Formats: sequence, structure tokens, C-alpha cells
Amino acid sequence: MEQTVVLVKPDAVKKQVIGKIITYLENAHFHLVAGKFTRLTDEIIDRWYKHHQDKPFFPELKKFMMETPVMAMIWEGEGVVAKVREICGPTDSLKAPKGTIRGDLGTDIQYNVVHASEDEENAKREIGLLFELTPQG
Ligand code: 3AN
Repeated sequence: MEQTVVLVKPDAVKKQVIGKIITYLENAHFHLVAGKFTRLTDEIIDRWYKHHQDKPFFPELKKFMMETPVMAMIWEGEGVVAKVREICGPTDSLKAPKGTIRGDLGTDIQYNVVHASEDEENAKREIGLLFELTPQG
């Protein structure tokens, strides 16, 4: 069955909306199959966002992603990767429609509440990074 990774980012952890975010995904009838509250390390962020490493915003992004632990989850269901991206809304919260997670709970392009895997290949890579390679499972 198709799986995707959702991270509840530090802005959402601070706003205490982890439960709300889970509710959007449960309401869409997807299944939560794994989850952990965990601190991202330097190495994981470098590998996670390798496509952004040369961007000017990368140092800020890294600092932000290490501000608190993140809630990392694996969600499962038919078409889950694309549908969860839709439920999250576009990267920039200011452009995200109301009714999407980012439109309802996000602040801007950086403080955008959630990460969701871009495609199935990335979902597998991210599951490997966070749920298979990290100590404590
Ligand atoms: P998405 O999370 O929608 O797949 P990506 O992979 O392009 O978006 O970006 C990953 C993260 O990098 C975003 N969630 C955001 O926190 C940060 N980011 C992306 N573009 C910018 C930007 N232009 N300025 C600041 N932060 C950015």
C-alpha cells in the first residue's frame, strides 16, 4: 500500500496544532501507521533537503527545523502521496487556500506547518532516513 511521510514542523509544534493536523488526515480516511516525536540532526536535514542545500534560505531552514522536535509520521492509503500534498496546500502558506492545512494554520513560505513527501520515491527515501536509519527506530 502507498505510503507518505508527514512532518509536523516546529512552528506547528509551538502552536500546539499537532492534533488538528492529524485530524485533517484522518478526515481524509488515511491511516497513521507509524509516528515519533524526534529531533532532526544536522545530517538528516542535509540529506532530507539536499535539493535546497545551495539555496540562500537553507541555513534559516535548517535552524528552523531544529527549533523543536518534529512529529514524524507515516500515513498510508490509496493515492496518499498526491492527496496529502493537496490537503497541505502549496508551499507558501500565504498562497494556500483556506481549508488546506497551510492555508488554515501556516504563516508564510518558511513557517508552513508541515512537510509531505513529494512523490513515492521521496517517501521511500524519507522513511529510510527517519524510520529505518535512526537509532531508537
Ligand atoms: P514543499 O515542502 O512544499 O515540498 P519545498 O521542498 O520546495 O516545499 O521546500 C521545503 C521547505 O523549504 C519549505 N517547506 C519551506 O520551509 C522552505 N522553503 C522553500 N522555499 C523557500 C523560500 N523561497 N524561502 C524560505 N523558505 C523556503
